[in-house]
Amino acid sequence: MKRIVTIQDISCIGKCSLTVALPIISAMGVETAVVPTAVLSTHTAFKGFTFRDLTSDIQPIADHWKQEKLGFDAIYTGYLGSFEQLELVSKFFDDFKTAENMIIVDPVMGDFGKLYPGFTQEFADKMADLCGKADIIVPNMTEASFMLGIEYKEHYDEEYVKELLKKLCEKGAKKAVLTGINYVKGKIGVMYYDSQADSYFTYFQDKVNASYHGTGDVFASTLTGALVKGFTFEDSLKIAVDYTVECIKATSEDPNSRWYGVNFEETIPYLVKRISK
Ligand code: PXL
Repeated sequence: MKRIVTIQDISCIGKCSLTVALPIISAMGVETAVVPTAVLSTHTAFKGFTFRDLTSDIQPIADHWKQEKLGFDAIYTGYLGSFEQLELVSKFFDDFKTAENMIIVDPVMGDFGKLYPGFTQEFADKMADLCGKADIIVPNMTEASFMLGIEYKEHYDEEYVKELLKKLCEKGAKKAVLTGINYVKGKIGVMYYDSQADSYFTYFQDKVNASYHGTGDVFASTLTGALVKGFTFEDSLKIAVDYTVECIKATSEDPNSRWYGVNFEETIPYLVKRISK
């Protein structure tokens, strides 16, 4: 069985980060190892959340794994909360990167043109450095704009997205995916740039008029799982976009849905069926 390690926080309530990555990757038939970077009572869109920092556990966990000669088919990082964590994760990459495995960085920092509470431009600059060590990065337009130090634009065209992707890869990542692209009316999707092949690929779905926390985590987890399962990059993107849209639809159609995250749980059968074809 393939094995992914995912490094991000555990928000006890919130349907994001580890509470999304663990079930989704496991459901895809891939072992999911975790490095929890912090424990929060909820994600940061709630007021008054608690935050226990687990930074000092990261290195001892890595050291033990090295001693046990454990390895991973992919290293997938999400929400990271401090400069020190960025440095430790960078070292983790040095320790566990092999010629065969892949590093996927989701530079979780913000959305809709704004950074989440606690993040700064300086942090975005350092996150950009971490992204430079990745094989694949999956920012949204907000995160990409901050990492490139450019103004966030609400309206843009295809050329603009292509330009951002190229600039992101110039910082070191081999492949970049921009999520939440909406320059086509009534559609939402992703654009992907492979810097080695110098090629682009886009995939759109009909836009559902609703947005929720945690959709980026659903997308990144599914993409990582599909890639490790051996799907092509293009097929992995389609699977990840389609499943994320299914989750958004299920949430928006449910009058009793929770405001703070998507219904990815009842849509897991869709994902399992989709990857079993
Ligand atoms: O969904 C990304 C995410 C992950 N972890 C925490 C968050 C968020 C988004 O707000 O607050 C703690």
